[in-house]
Amino acid sequence: MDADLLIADCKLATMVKGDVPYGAIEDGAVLIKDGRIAWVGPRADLPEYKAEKIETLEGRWVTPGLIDCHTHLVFGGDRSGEFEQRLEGVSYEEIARSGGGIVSSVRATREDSEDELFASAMARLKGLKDTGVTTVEIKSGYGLDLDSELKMLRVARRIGREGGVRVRTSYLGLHALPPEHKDDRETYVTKAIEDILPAAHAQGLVDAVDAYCEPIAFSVEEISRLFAKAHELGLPVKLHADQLSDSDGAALAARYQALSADHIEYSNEDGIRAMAKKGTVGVLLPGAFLMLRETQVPPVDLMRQHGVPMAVATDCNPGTSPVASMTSTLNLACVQFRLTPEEALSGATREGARALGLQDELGTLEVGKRADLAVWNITRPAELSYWLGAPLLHSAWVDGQRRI
Ligand code: DI6
Ligand code: FE
Repeated sequence: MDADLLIADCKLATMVKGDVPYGAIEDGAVLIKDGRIAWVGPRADLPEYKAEKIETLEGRWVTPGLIDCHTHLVFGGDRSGEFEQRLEGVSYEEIARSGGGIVSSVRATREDSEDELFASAMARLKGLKDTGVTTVEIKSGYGLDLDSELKMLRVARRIGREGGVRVRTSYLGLHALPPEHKDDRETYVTKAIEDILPAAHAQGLVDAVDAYCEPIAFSVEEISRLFAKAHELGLPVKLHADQLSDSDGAALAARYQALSADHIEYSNEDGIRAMAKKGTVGVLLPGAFLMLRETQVPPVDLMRQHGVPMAVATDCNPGTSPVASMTSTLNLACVQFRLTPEEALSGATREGARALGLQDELGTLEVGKRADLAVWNITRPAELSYWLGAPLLHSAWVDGQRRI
């Protein structure tokens, strides 16, 4: 077998579902050809090969590159002042209703140039990359007018070209009402659906469509119209669902075969059942849960019972989740939501890929998949969920190219 690269002397957490925890192979090897995994298995079974390069890892653990399937990485401004307000007892909803919150990030994002937005997002991206992330989803939603939404999405695409990670974009036009439409939501909702989304899609800037379903944001009816348009354009949908209240978001997401329903702290059992039926992934965002000091834990047991795949993501955003570490997020998912370390790591690999519709390309170490790998200085995979803030990464590879 001809290969560009042989990775050897390593332990593999393939994350292939089966009887072996983490799909682990204790003494493994990986052959990489044209950016994809050409062979993977126990070193003892390695076929005859010719490799351009050999990388020996001195017994280190290799996992699929981590996938952060829900972020708002691109934004302008700073909202640490709101953090201080919240510590004094003002609630997130109160801040939003009094003109702060998302709308304050909208003001700052509109003011920033594309270069400024790119530079600040790249600084945050470093935290994700240093914790093993090789694929990141980035949402719009702090522009909320045609030019500013397109600007955000172009910056996200540029991060995909220049940032050393794979990027998927989501159009999040129904995130908040922009200040100029404060008193006429209908005009804005129609514009987001009929003008901004089609324009962004026509420019190749959109991989999926997202919305924020919440009494302080948008209703099931408004979002249904958006999702119908997304389907008309051939785009999959995702949803910020049931984060602060049971808004029937899980059922709405399932009704439109959403790739994922995210947050889902308050989702009801019918919603979880509907998600299971449609294969909608539940994306857990423990950073937002922590920062808002939430007490309602997402229905993890129901998801296990009904077989809803669970992903884990940072939700990196300036309001509710200023989190730029994927491994710390795994820890929070275990400590706060009682995921097992294996479930948490699956959530950042196999199920994170599914939440982006990329399960055939990414998320496990299997023949044919992209050679996106993270190499770790750990003795057991559970360490990835155990440490808070420790530097565990040895190297990261995207399409078989070393990026860190
Ligand atoms: N994701 C979001 O989009 C909102 N909450 C969340 O978890 C609001 C983010 C913000 O306040 O900027
Ligand atoms: Fe979010």
